[in-house]
Amino acid sequence: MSSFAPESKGSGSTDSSGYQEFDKADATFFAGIGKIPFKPDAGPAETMVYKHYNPTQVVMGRTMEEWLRFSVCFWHTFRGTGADPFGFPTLIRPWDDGSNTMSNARRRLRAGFEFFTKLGVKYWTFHDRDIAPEGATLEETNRNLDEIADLALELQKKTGVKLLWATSNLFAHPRYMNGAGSNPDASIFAYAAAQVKKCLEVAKRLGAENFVFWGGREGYHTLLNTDILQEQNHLANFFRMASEYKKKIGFTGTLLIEPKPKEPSKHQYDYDAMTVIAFLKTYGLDKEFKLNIEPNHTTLAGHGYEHDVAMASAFGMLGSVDSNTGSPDLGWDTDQFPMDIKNSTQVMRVVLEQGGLAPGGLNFDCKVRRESTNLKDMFISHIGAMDSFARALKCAAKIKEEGVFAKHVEERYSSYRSGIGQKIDQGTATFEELEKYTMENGEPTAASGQQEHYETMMNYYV
Ligand code: XLS
Ligand code: NI
Ligand code: NI
Repeated sequence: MSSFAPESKGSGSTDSSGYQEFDKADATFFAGIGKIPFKPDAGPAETMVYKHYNPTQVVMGRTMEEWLRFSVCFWHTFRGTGADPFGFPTLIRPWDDGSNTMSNARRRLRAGFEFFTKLGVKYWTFHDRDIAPEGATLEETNRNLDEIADLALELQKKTGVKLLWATSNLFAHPRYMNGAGSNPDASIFAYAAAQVKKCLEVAKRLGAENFVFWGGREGYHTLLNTDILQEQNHLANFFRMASEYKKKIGFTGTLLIEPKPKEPSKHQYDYDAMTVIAFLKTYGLDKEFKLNIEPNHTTLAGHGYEHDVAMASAFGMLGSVDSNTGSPDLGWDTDQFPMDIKNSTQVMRVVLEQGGLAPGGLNFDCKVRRESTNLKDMFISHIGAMDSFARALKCAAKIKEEGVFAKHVEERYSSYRSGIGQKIDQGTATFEELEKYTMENGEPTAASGQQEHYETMMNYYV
């Protein structure tokens, strides 16, 4: 997410009667919208139907639903208001009075589960503070969270929608302005630890399949006031304690770190996939954590869209994907819905190659534009993105089944399959041997990388 504006609408304190109709357990939030159907022959302007996503359709031995594991995020879709640094909220939801009350929290959650069900996604994700209001004390906050978690559990059971992951919001409250696990003040570190402890317990109760850490404030704004080594040592200790506590309470979800180079901090320690992998290996935590990759963060780090997905997967560390996109012409995390088939095909190629994402999934950490003000836009955005990924899955499966790319790439590296190349590959060659080989064989012939050939092949499939 790029802007987090939890409470920016309405007068802010009490429930007003206009919202009461939504308080009933059987209230309908999206009247006039039914379950989104699969309609492959729909025309271009029919955007409230799936043209490609058919959950039960089998692709390479698994259903689309199993491969794609779509998830809706609660923060953008049910807490986003469209407010930005220059403008007031635009996304007015009829059930949301803008207050920080428990009744408003319950209405939002009920609306959420109706939305997930009508959309036909099997997973959702949240931050602790998205779903339940922060109280005056940690005890009160925890009580609020427990109460809302009870309702979440009830709604999960009723609808069959499951929790892909939970996370602690360690960035919005003013106490965290200088960081959480990397805060220069130990008492704030302790507060953050207490918050994550509680959230892990709630995640376990709700059967979360993963737990995410995204460190928007774990970084610095100036090196002049920052001891970067101490901060990263502390952050590593924070992660170690989280992993220990997870085991202690018997929570079996995968712990995931979500890299992002900057925003809101000038520099974030979890810069990109390789930085996080190196961090985890440096501190001996690489067996305890995997990565949740968000392509919009990858492009902010100056890499191509699919770069971190591919990097994390290559090292066996790809746990889940926050499936969004940025605007390459803008320099921030715009959290747009992924609509580009070529980009999503690149991601699905990696997912197929590693045999799936489970227990991770494709979580839509995306928000509708502040100008997309219809309730229907909430649906259309997700449907469009799900269809992009369904098409991408089909394209990626065809690429894999036909094996043309694989054959070309295999051929490109074939010199490593025998002789001196094999010794290099297996790590048994020496510099002396390689000098001798070169003296005997003379100047090698450089082969074409054929980039345009590969790009043209890609266009054939997409
Ligand atoms: C922010 C991140 C955030 C995480 C969850 O840019 O994407 O939304 O996914 O805290
Ligand atoms: Ni993000
Ligand atoms: Ni994210």
